[in-house]
Amino acid sequence: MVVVLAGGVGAARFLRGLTAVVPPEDITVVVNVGDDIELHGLRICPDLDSITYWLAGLVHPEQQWGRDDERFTVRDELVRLGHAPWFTLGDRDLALHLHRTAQLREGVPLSTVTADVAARHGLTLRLLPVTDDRIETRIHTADRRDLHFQEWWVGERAGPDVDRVEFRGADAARPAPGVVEAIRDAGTVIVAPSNPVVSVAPITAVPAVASALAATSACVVGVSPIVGGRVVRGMAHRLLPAVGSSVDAAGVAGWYGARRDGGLLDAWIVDATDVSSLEAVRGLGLAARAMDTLLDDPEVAAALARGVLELAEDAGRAP
Ligand code: FO1
Repeated sequence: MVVVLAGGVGAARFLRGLTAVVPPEDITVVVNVGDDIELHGLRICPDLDSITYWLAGLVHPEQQWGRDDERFTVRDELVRLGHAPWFTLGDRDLALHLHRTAQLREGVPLSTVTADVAARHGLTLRLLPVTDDRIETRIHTADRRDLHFQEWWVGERAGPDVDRVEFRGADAARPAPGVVEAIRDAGTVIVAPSNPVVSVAPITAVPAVASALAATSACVVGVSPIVGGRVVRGMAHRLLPAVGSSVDAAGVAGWYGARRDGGLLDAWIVDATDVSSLEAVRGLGLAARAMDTLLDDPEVAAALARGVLELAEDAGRAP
């Protein structure tokens, strides 16, 4: 069993490679829910939906979130009704939010709804929200506002400087059914090249998940989301300084920390352009390897997945 800790877009591209190398029925993806937001009374789960749409071949190819072949008739009518269209919800995407919200209102846990939606989209890997409870990532800005992550990222284009990031509800959040068991029984746990602060950290902020990750006999191997000192996508560079990490492959590895020191990782993959950081990463007590990690090409994604599993194998054998 391979378990992947995942956010949205970066993780989906990595998973496209992993499913070419590992049978999907042997993959469990534990997904961040801190991005989730309620709008128009609907529960929206961006990271779960990005991965579902990506793996179903339905994602909008440029945005890599939301649906391809989308229309915005509902959004246009909502504007007529006085709603600001700051968070774009297409007609097809809204169907999923209507369906999920109705199920949740009937008391169906998010993990159950997610499994059903994934199956209806033809996914065979297991997609699990990290928790069925609510976690909300809040951005506390330098100008003293407390914004929902989406308000900061989408509403204000990550403009305001960040003072601190809060995962509201994480302390009390219980792991969704199957999450702890999957981590405990895993051969390998992969930390996808997702945003370390707002995609991975909300997952490990769930206490029982952090304990399971610390205790698992699996090798925990991560892939750097920072290449050549820059983010591949998104806004991690705006958040890493706020949590005390430098914006580079070795800095993020140090921020995650080595499991032997109470951190998350046993091993770390950096991009080939960051081969010079290998010594620093190994100095953290991590097995390390430099590979091509730019995932636009499915072949590269598959080769990276193979490399991750090989490194896990080697690290697992290390004394
Ligand atoms: N990102 C944007 O930049 N603008 C949007 O209007 C937007 C809408 C949206 C709707 C549904 C959804 O699942 C994702 C959406 N996203 C949008 C992306 C979202 O902010 C990101 O996928 C994650 O939350 C951060 O990686």
